[in-house]
Amino acid sequence: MYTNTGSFRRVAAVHDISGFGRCSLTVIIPSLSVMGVQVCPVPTAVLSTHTGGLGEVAIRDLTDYILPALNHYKALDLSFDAVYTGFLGSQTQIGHCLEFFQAFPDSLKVVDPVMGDHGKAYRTCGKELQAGMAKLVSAADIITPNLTEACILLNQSFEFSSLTHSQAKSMLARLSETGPSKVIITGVQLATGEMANIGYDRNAGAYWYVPCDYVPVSYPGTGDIYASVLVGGLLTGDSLSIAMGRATSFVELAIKTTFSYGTDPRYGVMLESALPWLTHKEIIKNFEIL
Ligand code: PXL
Repeated sequence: MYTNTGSFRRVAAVHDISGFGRCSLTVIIPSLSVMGVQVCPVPTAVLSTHTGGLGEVAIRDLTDYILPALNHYKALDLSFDAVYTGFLGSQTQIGHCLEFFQAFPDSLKVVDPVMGDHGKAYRTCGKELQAGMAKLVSAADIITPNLTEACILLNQSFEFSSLTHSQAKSMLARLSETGPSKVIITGVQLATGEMANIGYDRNAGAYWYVPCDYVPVSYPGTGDIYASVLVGGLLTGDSLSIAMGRATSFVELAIKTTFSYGTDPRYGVMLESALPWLTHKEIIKNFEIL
């Protein structure tokens, strides 16, 4: 069969889909699509909303869907440029993600280890799940924890204080030692007073940071958007630092736009009005050497 896909890229996205609240697949699909990357969603669960304070969530678990979907894709002899995982609900789901990674060894393995924020693990993410996530991280090429998740993965207590450049580099290097050659930590307060997303590329031996403006509200789903734009950038020719700049610029634009309208933070960022920016090739935010 003739399948000329040119230089177009394809990602298997193993995430839940939350109907309302703009997170997980509802933001991952449009963000990657508008960057010209095809998304093949592998939904792990369907939820009426995210779990961040919108009351009783209607949920249907799809754990038993993941392997049959994988087997179908193998039978079709499909390939994926990346396999990208995020919020996961059980050890079993983590095991299925590992099987996805094993089935597509040439894919970029991206793990966004969604486990918590603001110094606390989500109540859906107990110790066992945290240990499972650490195992998935060790099989990844690139990970994108926030500072809380980075502390959980390193078994260290969450520091509210800022990080010096050498502390920041040490965290990145220690996470990389567990497996992934590229590590990003989002939402880090540096000792210089700047908020930043920081990154390390072990193969290049390079540490980077991209400063971002502080906005006094936090929105669910911004980690998913950040990781999606990062993956989209990496798959379409960006270096790690350029992809970090692109992802930081876009999330900042979405957050500032939303903040200016004063909408309920639980409803997420106004992705629809920010999305067209992703069609531009230039980036605004620049990266610095950490
Ligand atoms: O954005 C991460 C995420 C994904 N999926 C669900 C969530 C969250 C964060 O709260 O609740 C269901």
